[in-house]
Amino acid sequence: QFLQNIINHPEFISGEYTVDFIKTHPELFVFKQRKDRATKMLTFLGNVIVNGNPDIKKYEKDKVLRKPDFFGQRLKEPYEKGTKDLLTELGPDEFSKWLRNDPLIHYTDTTFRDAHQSLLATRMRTFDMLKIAEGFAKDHPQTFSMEVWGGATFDVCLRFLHEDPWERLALIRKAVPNILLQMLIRGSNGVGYKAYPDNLIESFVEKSWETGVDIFRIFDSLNWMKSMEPCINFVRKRTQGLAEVSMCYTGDILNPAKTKYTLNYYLQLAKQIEDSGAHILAIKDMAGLLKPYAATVLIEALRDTVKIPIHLHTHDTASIQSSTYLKAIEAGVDVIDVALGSMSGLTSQPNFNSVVEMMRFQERHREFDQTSLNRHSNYWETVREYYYPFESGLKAGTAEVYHHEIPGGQYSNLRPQANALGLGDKWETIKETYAEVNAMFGDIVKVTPSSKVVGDMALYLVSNNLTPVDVLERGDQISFPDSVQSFFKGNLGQPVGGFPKKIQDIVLKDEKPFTDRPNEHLEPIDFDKEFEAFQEKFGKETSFLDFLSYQLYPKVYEDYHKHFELYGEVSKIPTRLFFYGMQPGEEAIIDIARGKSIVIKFQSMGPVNEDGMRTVFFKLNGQTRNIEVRDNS
Ligand code: 3PY
Ligand code: ZN
Repeated sequence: QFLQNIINHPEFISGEYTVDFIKTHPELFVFKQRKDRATKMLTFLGNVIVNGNPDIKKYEKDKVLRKPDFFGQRLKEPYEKGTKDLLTELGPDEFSKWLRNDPLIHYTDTTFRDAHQSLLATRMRTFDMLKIAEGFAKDHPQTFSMEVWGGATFDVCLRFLHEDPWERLALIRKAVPNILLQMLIRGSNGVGYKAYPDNLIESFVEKSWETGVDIFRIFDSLNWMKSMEPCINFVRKRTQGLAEVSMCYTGDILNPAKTKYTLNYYLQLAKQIEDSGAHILAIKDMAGLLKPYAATVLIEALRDTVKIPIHLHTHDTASIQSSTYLKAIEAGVDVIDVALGSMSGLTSQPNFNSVVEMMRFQERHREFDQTSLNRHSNYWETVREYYYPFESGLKAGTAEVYHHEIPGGQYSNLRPQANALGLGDKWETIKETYAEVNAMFGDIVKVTPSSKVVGDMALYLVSNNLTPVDVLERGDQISFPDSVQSFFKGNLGQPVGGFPKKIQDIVLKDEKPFTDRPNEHLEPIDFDKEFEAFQEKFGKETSFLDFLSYQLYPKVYEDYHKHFELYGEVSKIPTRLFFYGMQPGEEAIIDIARGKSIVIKFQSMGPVNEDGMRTVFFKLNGQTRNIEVRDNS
């Protein structure tokens, strides 16, 4: 350690030191306590071997999981230039013009974010992304963007995967220097479920850009412009990235009986979005309700209404969304969101590989090497097997979505939530109640966090054997879920057409709602003071990015930090071991840092002693290493 301190010292490195160097630098004798990463990792693995990973609720002991198929990725070849290079060259305003005028269709690959959020409860680990990210960027530099961050990934990274989301972003950026990286941000709700102080969102946007985000897809869960405006301004002021501003699509513009979310409503909203300074307009069809012929009408009219490029996002829950893309492409949409084959379909995005083929030999086709896309899809097919406990169980597309309107990203979460409440056999009733709650709440835009409000209420009603009629008749005796009270108080902003007064009064009882931006009620953060207090609590080695994680999710960060202290960087552990532990006699090589690997062999597990502990016998780089683990069974 002493030698390390000397050779890393700036004076020593610069060569400008004298014979008194050691005498004049007492700090050379300060030795950092050596973090034994390997022991921490063994402690984690020992725990999973004895007690299982607490996140795995459906463990099938004899399930055979294939090894991921890495194929021969072209890692030695240089990166070809892509959209990231073009953005750097043109700047955001010119880039936006270029995109609007580019005749070929562009693709955003959502595999690293929305696809697994919508299929696998957001559990995809950084480990599996990094094994393929560089290969993807080298094989498909013509991809418009990769959606890799934001939405629910931030929370799930910290809460369930015990990973640092900022590190994920930085590592993906390093592996993908040529393609634009995209995130989903819930406007004033950041990557959370509630309103945050404006200056926290501002700092979050700035740091996201510095760490690697190029495109900020901003939305508001009630399509409330006022709530998105600050975030749009932060992107424009604090970054050189692109503000992609969304209108969330709900209802059906072709249905004359539906008079709330009409074509005219969307056109007016799009104009406001353009006027707010957006570089790109996103149509965020979070539940997959935009039907093919409606896409023709909507996109043609939008092209005439705004001058900025149009980016279409959908979910394939009904299984006809590639037809929507076909119509949208014919009508002049600029970019569409797709996911690699094996991570596509159902509640995820339409199939990247197949949509490319749909367009082959057509005027707007953009060339992709299909063999390569298929190889990447096959990689994800094998990796996906590790995540089987998180599959939603939906086996085929369903037209029911046009009725219940549950967003794709929520669908894969609501079902396990229902199971956890012992309501697994009431799934049909829950979906129906979801639709009824939406009607009772005034037919609102449903996307995180407003969709959570509807979902929470539906679960609450079903678990208490109540109906919406009961609520209207006996609501004064009901204590509503927190998220529902908060929604009617105005904490998520104002819904289109205002709140239905009767139900608002029932929920709020004597409380007064507010009608202005909820963020305006929040004290700005005193960054200097708060960061100092944060470091005092969590240690000087924590960073400002950790501090932002803490500000967004205090309790989740605190637990993450505790886990980190105990078990270290578990994100480096291969996925099968992370979720399912090891078998006796199994050996694994784990890269714990760049160019540094350890060899772990799990030998056996001892009996439980009278203190409830077991010894797990490992070999670490050939040396015996025993770990004591409490048996929780
Ligand atoms: C999110 O906010 O996480 C979403 O994906 C909404 O569709
Ligand atoms: Zn989505």
